[in-house]
Amino acid sequence: MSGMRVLVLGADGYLGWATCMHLSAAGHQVAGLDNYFRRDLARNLDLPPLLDPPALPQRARLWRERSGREIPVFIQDLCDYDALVEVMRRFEPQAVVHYAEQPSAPYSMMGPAEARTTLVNNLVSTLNLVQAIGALDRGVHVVKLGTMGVYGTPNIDIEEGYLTVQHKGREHTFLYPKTPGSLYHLTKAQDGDLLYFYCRMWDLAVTDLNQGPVYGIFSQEAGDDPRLLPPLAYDDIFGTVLNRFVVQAAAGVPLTVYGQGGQTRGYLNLMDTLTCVRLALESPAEPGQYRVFNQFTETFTVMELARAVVEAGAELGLQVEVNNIPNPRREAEEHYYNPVHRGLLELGLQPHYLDTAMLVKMLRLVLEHRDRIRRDLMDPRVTWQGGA
Ligand code: USQ
Repeated sequence: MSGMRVLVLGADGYLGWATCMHLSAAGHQVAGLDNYFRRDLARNLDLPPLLDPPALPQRARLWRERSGREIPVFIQDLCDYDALVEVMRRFEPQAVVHYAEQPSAPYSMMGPAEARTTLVNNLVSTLNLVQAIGALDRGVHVVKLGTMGVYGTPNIDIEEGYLTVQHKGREHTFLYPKTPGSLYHLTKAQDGDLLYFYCRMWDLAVTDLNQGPVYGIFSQEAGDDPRLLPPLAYDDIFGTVLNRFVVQAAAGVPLTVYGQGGQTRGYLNLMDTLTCVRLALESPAEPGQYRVFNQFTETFTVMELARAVVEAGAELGLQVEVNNIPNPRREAEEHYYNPVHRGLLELGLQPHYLDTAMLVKMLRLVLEHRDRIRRDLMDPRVTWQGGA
């Protein structure tokens, strides 16, 4: 199916605008919605990203000049139900990509206000979306960005969304048990439960993409125009681990490996995120189906990522050091980890695996901005203890 009308919620974030451009380039009619919530959180905390893209209307203009394609943008709050309904009435999407959540685990653990912001924003935004679809058109396919972190690190294989359990001679298939490791991850478990509920009640069609940490900034659509690249956060709150390590390496700061560094997660390149979302849209879930894909391409320990960055740095003559610092989080540092990730490969995903060439390319770009890197944003300041 091509030429679908797709509304991307959270179009201003790390993945949002890249997704808008990717879907637009693939021939879909795309609109983006955002209220700069994530941008404002970082600004208020004085955590500027290294690459700081222009606002959405400017990026839409740049994209129009580059591609000849229009991406209308709506500056609206998804927590405002009436505003969302109005946007959906005007654009009449056939599918919605839902990225519009507070995405940071450390932010969600900072204190009572940040916990509340995370919980309210992530659950009310999802509920509003469900209710708007319920009111307007129950055939709209929802592709929601979930997280691999909802599963935690159980001592058995992680299946793709569901687990069949035998109990006293009978069998039933349940959603796979969730053991999230931060309040942020808990809200992603809860928004999944919300969507599953409405799939059963209202026959909504939902795909939940349980994604691992994403790395990278490059995409075919942005090409070499730096203004179309995503924001590159490297601070301790909004930066994800591999992006942080690349910036730390460029700044000559020892890589901040939390604890022993044996924490294993499923990672993927930003370009693969874009493909996964498009594949999910082009082969939609059925009415009543809550479909779950585990969205990552390979697993690494934190220490393996650090070694990969050391190696890439050496190619550029950088002597990158690795520092094992006390872990601010409560998480297993040595554990079994074997998640299934078949669904997206079956839909045609051809992964971009992590290699030195990509890390070197990213390091080169970051080195161009080295004078803007803030060294005070490297050490973790938020612990999981609370009650301070
Ligand atoms: N870590 C370090 N050093 C650092 C930063 C992180 O050792 O400087 C470790 C963390 O302790 C953790 C792992 O690296 O074990 C991943 O941390 P992260 O900050 O890259 O990722 P996380 O907090 O789990 O969250 C990120 C995104 C979130 C997404 C999630 C996917 O911020 O939006 O949902 O990755 S997942 O991790 O699979 O849940």
